[in-house]
Amino acid sequence: MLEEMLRERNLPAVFTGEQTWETRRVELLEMLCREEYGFLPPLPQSMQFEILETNERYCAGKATYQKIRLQMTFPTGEFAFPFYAVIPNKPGKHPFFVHINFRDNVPDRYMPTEEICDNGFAVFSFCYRDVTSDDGDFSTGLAGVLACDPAKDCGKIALWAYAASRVMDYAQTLSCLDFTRAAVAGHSRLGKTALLAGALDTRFTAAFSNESGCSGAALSRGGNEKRETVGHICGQFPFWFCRRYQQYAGAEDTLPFDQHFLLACMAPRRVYVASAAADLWADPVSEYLSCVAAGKVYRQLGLSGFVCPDRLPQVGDVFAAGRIGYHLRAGTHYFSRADWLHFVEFLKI
Ligand code: GTR
Repeated sequence: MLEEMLRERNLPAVFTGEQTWETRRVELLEMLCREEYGFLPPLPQSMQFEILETNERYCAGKATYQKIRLQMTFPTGEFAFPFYAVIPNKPGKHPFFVHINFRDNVPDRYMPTEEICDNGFAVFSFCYRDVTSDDGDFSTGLAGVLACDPAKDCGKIALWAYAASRVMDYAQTLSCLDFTRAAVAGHSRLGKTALLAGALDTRFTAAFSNESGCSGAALSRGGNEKRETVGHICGQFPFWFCRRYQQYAGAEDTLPFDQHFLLACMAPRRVYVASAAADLWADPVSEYLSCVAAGKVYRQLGLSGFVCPDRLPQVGDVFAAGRIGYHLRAGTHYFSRADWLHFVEFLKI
């Protein structure tokens, strides 16, 4: 059944096996950056981290909370943004998430820090707007300092992904973390961002996309009638992408890739896609089929990819046996505790 559904989507081939996967992966990333997100800026010349606040007795003394200022120096100037760290006080190496968040609250309705810590995980988070605004203004924030020109450089998603990697740079200065379980996570537009950050930065051993939908986990070819299309997203949020992506608005069939390429770029690392049944705009079926399609690459590499039955998902399904995980929960567009707890379970494996 799933094979037939995939055939109907008429997807371009990710990996024919003619080259090594390492070579093909570089080509795929090149294509995704060139045609969709734009290329990430070069590394800063230097970085500084300044601890602004510390609370060692956070969550009844179970964790340490810190607010940190990350400053980057570029040839064109300096840019700084704040981020937050919540690290369990228990001794040992903690697996962790870098969460690209909508807000700078800790905890936040999209980030249950206490539950995350109770599971033994650390979490680093930043508010995406502290990096660059969520609009067509490229003259302020990181975009301004880098003199980013959306006509030839990257869109905003790439800048947020870049910031997630800079937070990872900070994480690498700590000795209390387990870098074999180092994840990046986000919801919706920031789920798209988490997938791009994970695809490009192999220090992330897993990427978690929550209801990222169009231009995130969901296939762009076909889908339910209420879904967001490349046409919609290019009309409403052109600044998330590079200029070249516009040519595919209403012309999805001419894309040289589809979004399963982005998931596949995580291989052999792990990736997890979460959908919500009532979130038709993000198109759960197209997110699921994208996992099925990306799973084939893992299988070609001799790895367990997406392990699922030969049917569409039902509410409550969790498929977490392979390197690609998926769940479909009830309800609408939201980053819930249930989503986080499934993520935590997947990363524990
Ligand atoms: C919507 C957008 C989606 C998704 C969402 C969000 O308006 O069309 O692609 O990113 O916003 O980020 O909440």
